[in-house]
Amino acid sequence: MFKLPELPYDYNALEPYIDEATMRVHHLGHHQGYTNGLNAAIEGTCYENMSIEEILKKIHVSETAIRNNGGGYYNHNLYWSIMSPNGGGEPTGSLADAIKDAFGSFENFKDQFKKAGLSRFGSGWTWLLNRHGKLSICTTPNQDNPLMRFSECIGTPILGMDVWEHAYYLKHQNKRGNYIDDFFNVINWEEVKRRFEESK
Ligand code: MN3
Repeated sequence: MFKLPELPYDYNALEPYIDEATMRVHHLGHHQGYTNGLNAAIEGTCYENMSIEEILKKIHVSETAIRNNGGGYYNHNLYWSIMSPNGGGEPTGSLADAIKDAFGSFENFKDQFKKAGLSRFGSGWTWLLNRHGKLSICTTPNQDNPLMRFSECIGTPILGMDVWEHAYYLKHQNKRGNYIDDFFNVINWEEVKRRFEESK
């Protein structure tokens, strides 16, 4: 059985960038829902004793309940972990070098990441991912994820930004760009770097 992970900070810790009401309904409502849906969908199947990463890598495109709820479970685990009340600023060390290699500069990366987030029509995610040591940006619809073999982009996600309206609507209403600007103030670059190192 998968469990809803506890947040590594208080619900109001990301204020003023991400508000407490959004964090509560996002974690206790949406993420709990994906967790319950995943557990129900894998019960009695070959996926029952696998890790969430294994499940996402193995599923077929037509396994909709596991695709949506398993993706939602994993994506939100990642999302909480790559934010922090002490976040923001710029990455350092190996990750800073890899971003410079791939995008020319951190500012270019930031521009491209924001544009990608704005360009995803409807609900989905924006990713920074590592594929064979090369970083790239992509977006996926719904709760799809670059670990899924049928995903629009394949690789190991090291940074994920939720661009579903439920991630920002209470505070930012329809202004997704303002949410993205605020998101950059809470990115936990140390955790993104750890995930980058682990993905090598
Ligand atoms: Mn969400």
